[in-house]
Amino acid sequence: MEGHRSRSPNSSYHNRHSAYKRERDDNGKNHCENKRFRPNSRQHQYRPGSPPGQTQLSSRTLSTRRELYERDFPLYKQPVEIGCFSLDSERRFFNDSRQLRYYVEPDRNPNFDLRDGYKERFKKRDDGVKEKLDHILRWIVANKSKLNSRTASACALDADFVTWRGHLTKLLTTPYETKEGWLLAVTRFRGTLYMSEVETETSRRERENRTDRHEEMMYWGYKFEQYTCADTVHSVPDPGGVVNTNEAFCTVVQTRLADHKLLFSGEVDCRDKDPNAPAPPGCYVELKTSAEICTPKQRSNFHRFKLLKWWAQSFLPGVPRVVAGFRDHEGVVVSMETFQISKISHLIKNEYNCWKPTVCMNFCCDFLSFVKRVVTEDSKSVVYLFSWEPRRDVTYSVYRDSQYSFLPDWFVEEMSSQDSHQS
Ligand code: 0WD
Ligand code: CA
Repeated sequence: MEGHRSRSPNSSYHNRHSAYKRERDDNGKNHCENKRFRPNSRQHQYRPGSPPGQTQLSSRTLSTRRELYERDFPLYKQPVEIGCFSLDSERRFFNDSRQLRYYVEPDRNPNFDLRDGYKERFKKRDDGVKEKLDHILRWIVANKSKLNSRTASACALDADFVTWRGHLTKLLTTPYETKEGWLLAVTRFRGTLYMSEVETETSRRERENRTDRHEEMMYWGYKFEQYTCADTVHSVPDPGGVVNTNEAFCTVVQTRLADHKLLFSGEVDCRDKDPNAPAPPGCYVELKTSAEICTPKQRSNFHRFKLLKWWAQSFLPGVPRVVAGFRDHEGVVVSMETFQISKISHLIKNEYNCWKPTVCMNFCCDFLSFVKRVVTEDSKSVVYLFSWEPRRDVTYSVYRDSQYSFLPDWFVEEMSSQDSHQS
């Protein structure tokens, strides 16, 4: 994995460089309590490089400007898989790898028809159902006896942050994102910060108003998985079966970004079927489809936008390669290409003013530090809602017993019960 041996980042403080001090009017509504912190003129400001202890009190916003994050690559420990889980065709949770599939390499020019089965053999997950962190929390409860506690006395998790990989991907790409903002709800519970996405109004509107063409194109990615994945080591893909997007295999990994201990889960498409392949996550393969590249402009856009997202998503859990199927406008896969995650940063070096992995990782690191500073009240029902829109700073507001609370009672009770004590 690249960047491992680089120095840990200095925790320089960027607040005084923030271009925007104005808080955006996010669309929080119907909340019981909303303590919104407004940045004010008496805000303390610190120079980059002042001792960390002195940079704690001031900022109520965080800048996302790229140039503030161009420093050495932060320490990012090799992610370790500490478990996995599966969701079946009805979205039921299993504490095992039953949904893990095996990658079967297709021809170089496979001619897969990604439209096949869209009308007749497609069961789509209801994406109006918000599952929040529930599956991860279920995994934690099922494995709590295996999870080390931070101290002998408390039944705390050995993690500063628990979240989905996808949420971290959004943080990594934030300094380069120009279209979609995000909302992240954070609750501190027994010392651990749980971070769960809240759908923005814009994204809800887009979801509810997708065109038929867009709906169908969303199917193409799953259909590609069906053409390239087998259910067992010795079987072959079955393109005649049903595509059911309820089914998922998720890895649970532990790692550290500078001084942030992370525990997160991400969906994994398949693994290398060679029994001598590296241990997970080293054997995992991410599958993607993308429009075929015909012009230099298209190639440049692919490098600037798509490879950023692909890199961020797979770098986080330590998935080493992405297998891409390039398709035409009719949804026919015309060529295949494998991208090694560790080589993507070299591929993009010729693009003028392109994205940089170090900016992504340093922003994420500073955001997590910001969250640690801000989210001080340890309570299952208090949510600090972090909000970001392109060309703005990150801001936050606090909600008590609101619609944003996301830790389920069953989780809180399990984690509070006597038998969760570990030594
Ligand atoms: O309800 C929600 N808003 C969320 C659901 C937010 C975050 C995650 N999830 C669920 C997903 O349904 C999935 O089971 O968590 C699991 C994946 O989490 P992740 O790995 O952290 O998510 P991400 O990295 O964004 O996506 C990984 C894959 C996607 O692959 P591509 O190649 O398209 O990036 O998970 C799938 C998808 O295959 N996926 C989804 N599948 C169905 N519905 C969804 C979704 N809303 N989001 C991601
Ligand atoms: Ca995929």
